Amino acid sequence: MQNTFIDGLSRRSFLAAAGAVAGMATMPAWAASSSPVRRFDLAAAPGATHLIDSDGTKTNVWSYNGRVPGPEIRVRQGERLRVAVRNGLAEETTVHWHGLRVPNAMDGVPHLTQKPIAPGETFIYEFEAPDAGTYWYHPHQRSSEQIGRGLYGPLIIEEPNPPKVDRDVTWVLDDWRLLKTAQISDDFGNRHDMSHAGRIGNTVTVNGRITDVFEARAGERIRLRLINAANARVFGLEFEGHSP
Ligand SMILES: [Cu+2]
Repeated sequence: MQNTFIDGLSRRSFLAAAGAVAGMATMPAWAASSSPVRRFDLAAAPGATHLIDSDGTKTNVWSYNGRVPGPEIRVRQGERLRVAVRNGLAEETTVHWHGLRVPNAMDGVPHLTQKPIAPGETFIYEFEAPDAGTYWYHPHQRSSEQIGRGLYGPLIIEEPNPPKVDRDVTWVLDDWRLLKTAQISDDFGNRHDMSHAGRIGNTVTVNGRITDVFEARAGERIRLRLINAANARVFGLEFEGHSP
Protein backbone atom coordinates (compact mmCIF):
# COMPACT_ATOMS: atom_id res chain seq x y z
CA MET A 1 0.00 0.00 0.00
CA GLN A 2 2.80 2.37 0.89
CA ASN A 3 4.48 1.91 -2.50
CA THR A 4 1.25 2.56 -4.30
CA PHE A 5 0.92 5.75 -2.30
CA ILE A 6 4.43 6.94 -3.14
CA ASP A 7 3.97 5.98 -6.79
CA GLY A 8 0.92 8.18 -6.84
CA LEU A 9 2.90 11.23 -5.74
CA SER A 10 5.10 13.19 -8.07
CA ARG A 11 8.76 12.81 -7.23
CA ARG A 12 8.92 16.48 -6.37
CA SER A 13 6.10 16.45 -3.82
CA PHE A 14 7.46 13.23 -2.32
CA LEU A 15 10.86 14.90 -1.75
CA ALA A 16 9.18 17.96 -0.26
CA ALA A 17 7.21 15.78 2.14
CA ALA A 18 10.30 13.79 3.09
CA GLY A 19 12.16 17.04 3.74
CA ALA A 20 9.43 18.30 6.02
CA VAL A 21 9.53 15.11 8.07
CA ALA A 22 13.33 15.23 8.36
CA GLY A 23 13.17 18.87 9.43
CA MET A 24 10.70 18.12 12.19
CA ALA A 25 12.75 15.25 13.49
CA THR A 26 15.61 17.58 14.45
CA MET A 27 13.31 19.50 16.83
CA PRO A 28 11.94 18.17 20.09
CA ALA A 29 8.39 16.95 19.52
CA TRP A 30 6.81 19.73 21.57
CA ALA A 31 8.66 22.50 19.71
CA ALA A 32 6.87 21.57 16.51
CA SER A 33 3.50 21.94 18.17
CA SER A 34 1.33 24.98 18.54
CA SER A 35 -0.91 23.53 21.27
CA PRO A 36 -1.61 25.76 24.24
CA VAL A 37 0.63 25.28 27.27
CA ARG A 38 -0.83 24.59 30.68
CA ARG A 39 1.49 25.28 33.59
CA PHE A 40 1.47 23.46 36.90
CA ASP A 41 3.70 23.44 39.98
CA LEU A 42 4.26 20.40 42.12
CA ALA A 43 6.30 20.54 45.31
CA ALA A 44 7.19 17.18 46.82
CA ALA A 45 7.79 17.58 50.55
CA PRO A 46 7.18 16.03 53.95
CA GLY A 47 3.97 17.13 55.62
CA ALA A 48 1.12 15.87 57.74
CA THR A 49 -2.49 15.14 56.90
CA HIS A 50 -5.67 13.75 58.41
CA LEU A 51 -6.10 10.32 56.91
CA ILE A 52 -8.32 8.91 59.60
CA ASP A 53 -10.59 11.67 60.81
CA SER A 54 -10.47 15.42 60.73
CA ASP A 55 -10.14 15.81 64.51
CA GLY A 56 -7.75 12.98 65.18
CA THR A 57 -4.02 12.65 64.97
CA LYS A 58 -2.37 13.78 61.78
CA THR A 59 -0.29 11.25 59.88
CA ASN A 60 3.15 12.30 58.70
CA VAL A 61 3.28 11.85 54.94
CA TRP A 62 5.27 12.89 51.91
CA SER A 63 3.02 14.71 49.50
CA TYR A 64 2.67 17.06 46.56
CA ASN A 65 1.67 20.59 47.50
CA GLY A 66 0.85 19.45 51.04
CA ARG A 67 -2.08 17.28 49.96
CA VAL A 68 -2.85 13.59 49.62
CA PRO A 69 -3.59 12.93 46.84
CA GLY A 70 -1.64 15.73 45.18
CA PRO A 71 -3.54 18.36 43.20
CA GLU A 72 -5.58 17.12 40.27
CA ILE A 73 -3.95 18.03 36.99
CA ARG A 74 -6.68 18.34 34.37
CA VAL A 75 -6.09 19.31 30.74
CA ARG A 76 -7.73 18.84 27.38
CA GLN A 77 -6.49 16.26 24.95
CA GLY A 78 -3.73 17.74 22.78
CA GLU A 79 -2.73 20.43 25.24
CA ARG A 80 0.86 20.77 26.34
CA LEU A 81 1.73 20.50 30.01
CA ARG A 82 4.64 22.23 31.63
CA VAL A 83 5.01 20.95 35.17
CA ALA A 84 7.69 22.38 37.44
CA VAL A 85 8.53 19.77 40.07
CA ARG A 86 10.38 21.04 43.11
CA ASN A 87 11.99 18.46 45.33
CA GLY A 88 11.55 19.40 48.97
CA LEU A 89 12.32 15.88 50.19
CA ALA A 90 15.56 14.86 51.86
CA GLU A 91 16.21 12.39 49.03
CA GLU A 92 16.14 12.28 45.23
CA THR A 93 12.88 11.95 43.35
CA THR A 94 11.33 12.02 39.86
CA VAL A 95 7.80 12.16 38.48
CA HIS A 96 6.41 9.50 36.19
CA TRP A 97 3.21 10.15 34.25
CA HIS A 98 1.54 6.81 34.60
CA GLY A 99 0.07 5.49 31.35
CA LEU A 100 0.81 8.59 29.27
CA ARG A 101 2.68 8.40 25.99
CA VAL A 102 5.33 11.05 26.70
CA PRO A 103 8.74 11.66 25.10
CA ASN A 104 11.32 9.37 26.66
CA ALA A 105 13.18 12.22 28.39
CA MET A 106 9.96 13.17 30.21
CA ASP A 107 9.14 9.67 31.47
CA GLY A 108 10.68 10.18 34.90
CA VAL A 109 12.77 7.04 35.15
CA PRO A 110 15.86 7.96 37.20
CA HIS A 111 19.29 7.24 35.68
CA LEU A 112 17.61 5.98 32.52
CA THR A 113 15.61 8.87 31.08
CA GLN A 114 16.79 11.63 33.43
CA LYS A 115 19.07 12.45 36.33
CA PRO A 116 17.01 12.17 39.51
CA ILE A 117 15.90 15.53 40.93
CA ALA A 118 18.18 16.25 43.89
CA PRO A 119 16.83 17.72 47.13
CA GLY A 120 16.21 21.44 46.64
CA GLU A 121 16.24 21.19 42.86
CA THR A 122 13.46 21.77 40.35
CA PHE A 123 12.90 19.85 37.12
CA ILE A 124 10.57 21.01 34.37
CA TYR A 125 8.57 18.31 32.65
CA GLU A 126 7.01 19.30 29.36
CA PHE A 127 4.98 17.13 27.04
CA GLU A 128 1.74 16.90 25.15
CA ALA A 129 -1.30 14.99 26.31
CA PRO A 130 -1.92 12.78 23.28
CA ASP A 131 -4.69 10.57 24.65
CA ALA A 132 -7.77 11.31 26.72
CA GLY A 133 -8.23 9.29 29.87
CA THR A 134 -7.67 8.87 33.58
CA TYR A 135 -4.02 8.80 34.60
CA TRP A 136 -1.93 9.57 37.63
CA TYR A 137 1.49 10.88 38.48
CA HIS A 138 3.93 9.53 41.04
CA PRO A 139 7.69 9.22 41.68
CA HIS A 140 9.69 6.56 39.95
CA GLN A 141 12.50 6.85 42.49
CA ARG A 142 12.23 4.36 45.36
CA SER A 143 8.62 4.18 44.26
CA SER A 144 7.27 1.76 46.81
CA GLU A 145 8.24 4.04 49.69
CA GLN A 146 7.70 7.41 48.03
CA ILE A 147 4.25 6.43 46.75
CA GLY A 148 3.55 4.53 49.96
CA ARG A 149 4.14 7.73 51.95
CA GLY A 150 1.61 9.67 49.88
CA LEU A 151 3.31 10.99 46.73
CA TYR A 152 0.72 10.60 43.99
CA GLY A 153 -2.00 12.58 42.29
CA PRO A 154 -4.62 12.30 39.55
CA LEU A 155 -4.03 13.43 35.99
CA ILE A 156 -7.18 13.76 33.91
CA ILE A 157 -7.11 14.33 30.17
CA GLU A 158 -10.48 15.34 28.82
CA GLU A 159 -11.67 14.14 25.45
CA PRO A 160 -13.09 16.73 23.02
CA ASN A 161 -16.61 15.30 23.39
CA PRO A 162 -16.97 13.76 26.83
CA PRO A 163 -20.04 11.66 27.68
CA LYS A 164 -22.85 13.71 29.18
CA VAL A 165 -22.86 13.29 32.94
CA ASP A 166 -24.04 15.21 35.97
CA ARG A 167 -20.74 14.82 37.78
CA ASP A 168 -17.21 13.77 36.94
CA VAL A 169 -15.71 12.24 40.06
CA THR A 170 -12.25 10.82 40.69
CA TRP A 171 -11.51 8.34 43.45
CA VAL A 172 -7.87 7.71 44.22
CA LEU A 173 -7.78 4.53 46.25
CA ASP A 174 -4.92 3.64 48.56
CA ASP A 175 -4.19 1.43 51.50
CA TRP A 176 -1.75 2.40 54.17
CA ARG A 177 0.12 0.42 56.75
CA LEU A 178 -0.47 2.49 59.85
CA LEU A 179 0.68 1.92 63.40
CA LYS A 180 -1.63 2.48 66.39
CA THR A 181 -0.16 5.97 66.58
CA ALA A 182 -1.66 6.73 63.12
CA GLN A 183 1.85 7.00 61.72
CA ILE A 184 3.08 5.10 58.68
CA SER A 185 4.92 1.91 59.48
CA ASP A 186 8.55 2.35 58.45
CA ASP A 187 9.06 -1.21 57.23
CA PHE A 188 9.15 -0.41 53.50
CA GLY A 189 10.72 -3.03 51.28
CA ASN A 190 10.92 -5.68 53.96
CA ARG A 191 11.55 -9.25 52.94
CA HIS A 192 8.10 -10.50 53.84
CA ASP A 193 6.41 -7.98 51.55
CA MET A 194 8.96 -8.54 48.80
CA SER A 195 8.30 -12.26 48.84
CA HIS A 196 4.51 -11.83 49.07
CA ALA A 197 3.93 -9.66 46.04
CA GLY A 198 4.01 -6.31 47.80
CA ARG A 199 2.94 -4.20 50.71
CA ILE A 200 -0.63 -4.64 51.88
CA GLY A 201 -1.84 -2.00 54.28
CA ASN A 202 -4.44 -2.00 57.03
CA THR A 203 -6.19 1.30 56.30
CA VAL A 204 -8.02 2.05 53.08
CA THR A 205 -8.55 5.62 51.95
CA VAL A 206 -10.46 7.27 49.12
CA ASN A 207 -8.89 10.56 48.11
CA GLY A 208 -6.68 10.51 51.19
CA ARG A 209 -9.44 9.99 53.72
CA ILE A 210 -11.30 7.09 55.26
CA THR A 211 -14.62 7.70 53.61
CA ASP A 212 -17.90 6.63 55.18
CA VAL A 213 -20.42 8.03 52.76
CA PHE A 214 -20.48 9.21 49.18
CA GLU A 215 -23.67 11.03 48.45
CA ALA A 216 -25.46 10.72 45.13
CA ARG A 217 -28.84 12.02 44.07
CA ALA A 218 -31.41 9.54 42.73
CA GLY A 219 -31.01 9.24 38.98
CA GLU A 220 -27.75 11.16 38.95
CA ARG A 221 -25.34 10.12 36.23
CA ILE A 222 -21.81 10.06 37.59
CA ARG A 223 -18.64 9.44 35.70
CA LEU A 224 -16.45 7.71 38.22
CA ARG A 225 -12.73 7.63 37.52
CA LEU A 226 -10.85 5.06 39.58
CA ILE A 227 -7.13 5.17 40.32
CA ASN A 228 -5.49 2.48 42.40
CA ALA A 229 -2.43 3.99 44.09
CA ALA A 230 -1.96 1.06 46.47
CA ASN A 231 1.24 -0.93 46.32
CA ALA A 232 -0.34 -4.38 46.16
CA ARG A 233 -4.00 -4.29 47.10
CA VAL A 234 -6.59 -5.15 44.47
CA PHE A 235 -9.88 -3.39 45.16
CA GLY A 236 -13.14 -5.17 44.38
CA LEU A 237 -15.69 -2.39 44.65
CA GLU A 238 -19.32 -3.15 45.33
CA PHE A 239 -22.04 -0.68 44.55
CA GLU A 240 -24.95 -2.08 46.47
CA GLY A 241 -28.31 -1.15 45.01
CA HIS A 242 -26.78 0.82 42.14
CA SER A 243 -26.03 -0.01 38.55
CA PRO A 244 -22.51 1.11 37.64
CU1 LIG B 1 2.93 4.13 37.60
